[in-house]
Amino acid sequence: MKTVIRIFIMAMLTTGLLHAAGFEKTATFRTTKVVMNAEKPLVIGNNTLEMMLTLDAKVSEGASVELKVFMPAMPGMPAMESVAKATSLGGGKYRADVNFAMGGTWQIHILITPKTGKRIRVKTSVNI
Ligand SMILES: [Cu+2]
Repeated sequence: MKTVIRIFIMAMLTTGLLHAAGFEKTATFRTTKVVMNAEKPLVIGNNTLEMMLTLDAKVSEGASVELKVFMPAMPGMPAMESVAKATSLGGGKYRADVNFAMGGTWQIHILITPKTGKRIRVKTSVNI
């Protein structure tokens, strides 16, 4: 009986760890899909985002990926923008460090230049 309980607890912990991403969001445009995730919840300041990129349901390696985050001007505040170039981690994974200068809703444009084909823009947003 003890063993059964131990196995059950282990299974629970393992599932917990697999879903322990602090942040996850999927953004799509036509047949392009970007699954973004971060180990920690997003915060004001620097964040490391990982992106899994698929084009037409195929893993996209060797693309050039850029992340533009911006917030339009608000009363008493100018527009804010920061651009980060992502590094390829292989296997269709890319990583970028992004900076959110303040709390609020940030627009995100993921600019993808695949090895072949046209430049693609995938839009999404996050709340900080
Ligand atoms: Cu603002």
